[in-house]
Amino acid sequence: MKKITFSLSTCLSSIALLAVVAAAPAFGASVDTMSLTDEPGNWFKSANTGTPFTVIKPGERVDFKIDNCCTSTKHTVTLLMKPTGSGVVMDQDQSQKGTLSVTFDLPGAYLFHCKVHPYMTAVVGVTDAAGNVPDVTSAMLPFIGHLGVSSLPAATVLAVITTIAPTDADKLAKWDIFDSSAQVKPAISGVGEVWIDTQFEAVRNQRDLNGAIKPGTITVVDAATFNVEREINGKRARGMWNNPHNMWANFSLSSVYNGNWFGQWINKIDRSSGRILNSITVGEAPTHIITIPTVGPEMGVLTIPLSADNDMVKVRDLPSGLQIIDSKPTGEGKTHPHGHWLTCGTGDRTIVPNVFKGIGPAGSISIMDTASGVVLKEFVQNPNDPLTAPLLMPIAVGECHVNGVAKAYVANVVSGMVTAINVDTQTILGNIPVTLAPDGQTGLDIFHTLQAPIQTPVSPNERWAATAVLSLTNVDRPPTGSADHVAIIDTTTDQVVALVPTPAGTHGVNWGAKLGGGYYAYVTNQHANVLTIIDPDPNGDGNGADAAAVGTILLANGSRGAGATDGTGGQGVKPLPMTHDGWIQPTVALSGTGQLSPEVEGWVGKLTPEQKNPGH
Ligand SMILES: [Cu+2]
Repeated sequence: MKKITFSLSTCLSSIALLAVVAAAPAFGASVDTMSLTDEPGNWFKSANTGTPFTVIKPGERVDFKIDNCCTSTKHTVTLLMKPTGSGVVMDQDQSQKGTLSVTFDLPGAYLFHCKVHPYMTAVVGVTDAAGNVPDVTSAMLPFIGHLGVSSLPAATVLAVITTIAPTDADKLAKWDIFDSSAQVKPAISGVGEVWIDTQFEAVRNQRDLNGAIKPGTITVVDAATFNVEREINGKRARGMWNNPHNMWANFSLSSVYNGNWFGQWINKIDRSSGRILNSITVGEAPTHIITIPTVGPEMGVLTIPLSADNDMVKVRDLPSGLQIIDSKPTGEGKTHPHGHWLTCGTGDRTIVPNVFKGIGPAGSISIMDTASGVVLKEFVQNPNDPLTAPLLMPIAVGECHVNGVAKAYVANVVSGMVTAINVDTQTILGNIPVTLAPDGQTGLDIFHTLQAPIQTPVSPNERWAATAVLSLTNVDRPPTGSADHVAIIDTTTDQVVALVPTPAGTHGVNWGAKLGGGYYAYVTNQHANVLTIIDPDPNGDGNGADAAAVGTILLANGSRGAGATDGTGGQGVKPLPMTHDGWIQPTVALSGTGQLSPEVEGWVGKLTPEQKNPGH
């Protein structure tokens, strides 16, 4: 892990802008426009500075613009932090396009983000009479108190925020950009391939339907050798490619489906050649894709939440192309659903995190009937109920049966908790803290930790949930000695048994078969150019306390024009074969029928009996 200290920071290009002094306009006059963009590390781009950081005077106005110039989907502009005593408010109960204006009152630093894409961040500095932006205090941002100080210069805070990194120089300074010397291959091979959405990788002349350059590739790692075997870009997606985010495959593993989080599209990709076969519009900001494993008329149908809308879309993969067959709301009102999961084995229930439902971060978790789309139960955040109070921006779900009970784990961005749910009885079992403040304290919210739990899949053998914890800063902390980590939860006790340090921007996790038995957690890191491989139980004694990273695989492969972003942005990760109960058996059942390619037949042949039929 890169060691970052607070003294390091003043050379970053964005910091120099603290000295910028704007002309003196009338009260409330617009002095800058920040466009929300699809550009990694430059998600809010100031017209004055070209970065997500701008400096103005009290009484001046900044316009936030959401349109096709710079983004292909909808967003919110949400004020998260402001100087003590400021009366400024800015938030919306739904994602939108258009312009939102903020007139600033008191000197100090104001932090904004998007509730749909929580790592889109911006800072507006308002100067005092002497022309300086006052310090950020621990009253404004409790995180600072956990560093043992009561305030820090705004420039110092800005310098450690990894989500604000507009240039390659900023990314090299703040992110973990490794060379091949960092690579460690696990002693034991995996089986198959690992597909990674390297969402932030720049691709020369890769344009979306609006003609604007958009980032993102898919990097494919051969799990037998841990070599990068292919990189796929979206230049042949007919403009329907922008920040590729998460993937799933069909049962024969001939096709991979991909969603574009900053666009409105999904793609069907030929697995063996990497060719994009078909792309369609499904709606605003599609996130994850999961196929229905339930034997019946909808087996193999794709389910896709729209995070800048309210619906779960169903898409059938027909010989004539991808076709939308259904769309159902994922709860009451405006829901903004993100990373769902279907129940292991049967797939009859869909567990959906509804990220926010109004002003503020309060969200909900729905249990839907997969076939009908009916919401059977919606757990709505209630600050007075200890079980639902942590449902603040729930964003991703993992699910599997544990000792015969369908159990879901839901990561909540703002509370730092993973909510455990009994899907059968539709009850919340409890909430598990997974984040760390800079002094090592657990159980605190994002304002104390500047960390957010994201993907949290359950291992196919039911033993572990692995939660990716993304840090918004590069500030290391005990006991991991790292800014980011993966929390390993024992599913029988619902306790965290290990915290495994990981590179910057830990975001995605999914489980793949380990050769000879067991599973690896493949972990993506959006602010690094590597894939991390975690063994949850290296000595196989059933105790996960020894969970450890056993591999670090370089995803940068020298792509022309990618610069510092080569191999970065790792978010969705899909190991093939798909290992979970319900999804692996249909693939195994196709073995010997002529419907699997020789390569996939080879993978199936390497699976152990338990891996071919987990949980039985
Ligand atoms: Cu957004």
